[in-house]
Amino acid sequence: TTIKTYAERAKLHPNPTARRLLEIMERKKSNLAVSVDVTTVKEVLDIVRSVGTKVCCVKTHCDIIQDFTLDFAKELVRLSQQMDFIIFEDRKFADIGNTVTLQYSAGLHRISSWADLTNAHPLPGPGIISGLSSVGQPLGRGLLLLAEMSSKDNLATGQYTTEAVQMARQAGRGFVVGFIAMNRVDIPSPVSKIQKVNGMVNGHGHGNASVNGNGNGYGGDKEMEDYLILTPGVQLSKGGDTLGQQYRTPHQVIFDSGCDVIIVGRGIYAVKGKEAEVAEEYRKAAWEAYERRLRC
Ligand code: UP6
Repeated sequence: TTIKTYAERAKLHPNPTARRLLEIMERKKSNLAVSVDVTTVKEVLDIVRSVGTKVCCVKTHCDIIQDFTLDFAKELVRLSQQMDFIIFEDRKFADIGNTVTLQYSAGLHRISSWADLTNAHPLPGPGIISGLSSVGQPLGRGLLLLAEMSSKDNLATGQYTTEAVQMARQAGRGFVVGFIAMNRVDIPSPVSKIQKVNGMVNGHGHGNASVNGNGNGYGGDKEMEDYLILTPGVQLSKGGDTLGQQYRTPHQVIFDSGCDVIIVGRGIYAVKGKEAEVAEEYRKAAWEAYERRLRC
């Protein structure tokens, strides 16, 4: 199989945020996102100022910042333009369409006014996508669905993951630009392909043999689809924390699993005073893994 470069994918993508992200990745040779999980505006901005040139994306949790204001958000947007990265608010929306519409556009945070990208759990069903897209799509924003998680014994596996991907496909290409996942969930594994060919997927006739057709209740064109896979749970060596987080290396995530972007939090911001150096190490490791994958 030939893998498209980030630059080639940027040219074809219909969503402005996905396009910008892919262009930045190519321009900066960075498939590294930094997760700035710190609790003051000053700490967030300090980290962003020291690693902003190394990353394609800055991921926030705005609800952990004790002195959050919209002026802070404005400054982050300014830095995102100056240092060339996109802003991803890791909100993990998980409610009914009407509620998430309000959570996305209103409240103290007004996420849709400053975050290029956000994410949602598919748990509540497609109404969550319709609600968020009613706010975000006219602004050119993008949405990722959480198809898998990095934490130990999480429930987003198997059929849940498969249905998350189907939900994205059914929503079309305008707003849902990819997934939080540990694997290339948009490409069926060899095993599931065989099961589909034999019509063995839960015996309901969902298992259609068409790999580029529309046998999965999917009406679009799979040749055209292009999902971004952003993957948390990454450090330079394997391991975990005491609360169930599980880490893989940049090489495992990008080369072995074929994901597009690594998301690194404590691996970068917890190395006090050396954030820029360490970010460069992650950038290099993830970019080399991508280049090696292109050569396969
Ligand atoms: N995150 C995960 N795993 C998921 C989804 N999201 O770790 O399945 C987020 C966390 C955190 C970051 O909310 O912000 O990615 C990982 O941080 P770390 O590198 O410090 O573990």
